[in-house]
Amino acid sequence: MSSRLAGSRVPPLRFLAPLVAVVVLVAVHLVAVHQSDSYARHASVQSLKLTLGLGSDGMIPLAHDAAPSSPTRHSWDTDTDTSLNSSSRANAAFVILARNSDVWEILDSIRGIEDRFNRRYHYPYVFLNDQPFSDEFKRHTSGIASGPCSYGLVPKEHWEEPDWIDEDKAAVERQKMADNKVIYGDSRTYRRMCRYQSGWFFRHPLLAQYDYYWRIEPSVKFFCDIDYDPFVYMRDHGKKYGWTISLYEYEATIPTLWDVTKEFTAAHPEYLASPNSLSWISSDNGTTYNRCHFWSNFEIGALDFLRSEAYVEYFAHLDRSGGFSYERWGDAPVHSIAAALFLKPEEVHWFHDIGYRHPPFQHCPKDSASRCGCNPQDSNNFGTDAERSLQGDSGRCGAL
Ligand SMILES: Nc1nc2c(ncn2[C@@H]2O[C@H](COP(=O)(O)OP(=O)(O)OP(=O)(O)O)[C@@H](O)[C@H]2O)c(=O)[nH]1
Ligand SMILES: [Mg+2]
Repeated sequence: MSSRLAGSRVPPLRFLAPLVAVVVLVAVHLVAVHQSDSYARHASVQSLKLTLGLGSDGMIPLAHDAAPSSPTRHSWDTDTDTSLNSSSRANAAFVILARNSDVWEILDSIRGIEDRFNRRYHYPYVFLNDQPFSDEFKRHTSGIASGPCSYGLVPKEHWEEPDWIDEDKAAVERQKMADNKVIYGDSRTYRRMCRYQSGWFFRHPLLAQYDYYWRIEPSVKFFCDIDYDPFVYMRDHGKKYGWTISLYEYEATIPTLWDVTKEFTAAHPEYLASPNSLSWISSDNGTTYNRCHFWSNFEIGALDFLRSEAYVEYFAHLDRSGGFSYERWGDAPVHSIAAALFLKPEEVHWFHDIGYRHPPFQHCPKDSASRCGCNPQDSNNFGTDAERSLQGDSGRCGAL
């Protein structure tokens, strides 16, 4: 009897304990959502979709694309800037074209950009490759990135030479460049890479959802803390193309690039911005190209610039001429000429405060406010001259 009576008092307690636990969990979740932007982001429906392998639109990603991984949480994520919310972030991603064999050098670059910037922002990464990414590549890169990672396969028709290219002629031209000791002169894959970076990467479906990209390459260094958001800077200031190092291109790689460009601008004067930065890329009012270019292994760009009719038509015209195969046109002069001609000077931004190295050249900011680990004298730019040159009063470029 007494045991039956005791038993009748037990059920309320048995149900009360889990109820209290659920209430406490919900309360903790609500407090965390309010206190931490990072927590809110990762507890969101969007994050849940990513974790389930769905695209941001809730669709299953394309067959050749790996599902974005959910970001790995690390102890250093406690550094998340809690003042950030989704409207203060740009719709942007890092873009990394890489081979599986680049994995260790890419890790070095990601480590750097995370430490200097992204550990507080958690922007996503889009990795692209003409071969399927290995599990090793995906495991290591997603393990170190603080934002979601997507892995895309480059379609063959975007990577390989178009059908109007004469392969025998291309092989002969590569051999000539090899004989002349032109850097990467003998390489067909290097040419494919340059053509892809010039005309195709921004058309990959994994980039379709973004407005801005920041290109990262293997073995690059970021010397300084980046304590603001360059993507947001681009967006809020109407910038379309951002760079940090300017150099002269090797003449042997682009013998006809300027002539083919002039054909295009003569046929389409309507695409020229007014004003533009012609004086930055030509010291004789457009007769010749002075070979100045933004070193495109670093670039922060607005995708709507590359997707614009002017740029897409310009690339198509260049591509038709065959110069990516018969010569060795780099994406750096192609992007730079387009930025100089189709954008207004004020839409092009020199990120002089971003200390950066891609061997063998670097840029080290002159002011010390950004706490840079580099020698300000050891820079391959002409400092303020480079900036002034963008305003059109000098044709000077970086040093080679
Ligand atoms: N998937 C893929 N990526 C490539 C290939 N060739 C180059 N890349 C990538 O394209 C970018 C540019 O290639 P790099 O070899 O760094 O070219 P570079 O910067 O001109 O020259 P160095 O860095 O001096 O070798 C890097 O991110 C490479 O990982 C390729 O054949 N396949
Ligand atoms: Mg490189």
